[in-house]
Amino acid sequence: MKKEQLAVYFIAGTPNCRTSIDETLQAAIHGGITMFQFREKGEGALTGETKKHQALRLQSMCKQAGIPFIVNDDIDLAIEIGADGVHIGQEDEPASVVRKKIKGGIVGVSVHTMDEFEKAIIDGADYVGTGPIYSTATKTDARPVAGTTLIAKMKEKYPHFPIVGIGGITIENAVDVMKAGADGVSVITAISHANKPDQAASKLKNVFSKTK
Ligand code: TZP
Ligand code: MG
Repeated sequence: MKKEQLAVYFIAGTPNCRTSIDETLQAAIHGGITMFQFREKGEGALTGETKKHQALRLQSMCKQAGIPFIVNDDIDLAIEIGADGVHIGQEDEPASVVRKKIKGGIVGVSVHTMDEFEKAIIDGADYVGTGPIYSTATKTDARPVAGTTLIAKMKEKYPHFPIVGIGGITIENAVDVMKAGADGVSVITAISHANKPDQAASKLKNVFSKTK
């Protein structure tokens, strides 16, 4: 993968969207998102065949737009539908195992410490996500707020390794995450709850362009 693809990394599942997830993603694509992760979690989350069909619709939209379609956690689904990659956390299957299963696809790993970061690199991750940078109501089991310090330390040690910040990132604070060294921002609410998701995506893209 190219680092630039992390610039505006939109994450969503059906429970995160105010209108349909299809409409929300289409608007976000129109606004210029560079990557999408299907994260179907929480109350009312789809399962089984319904989840698969939803994934296929979103995957097709991403394909048309030429942006990577990543599946959160569900490695079997990702393989079954031929997603561009998966994103896993520390509680999921080890990245080294997932790396082998997903072959040449993208493997993203959530990390919260320098040790977890270095392990992800060794295990063959293509990028890491770190956070929550700011306080977030979206992930109920999120770790304590980390701020941007860890990103800066990670970039200092591994300047070329792709890193994206996550958690509570908005159009207003995205600039600080980019300035700390992140290659991009991962957001759920900033786009999925925006009155105009296309404008939110395009504003985040502008922050990226002005900072990088
Ligand atoms: N991992 C750490 S924080 C978070 C995830 C999935 C939630 C991010 O959502 P939001 O709405 O952009 O704060
Ligand atoms: Mg997970």
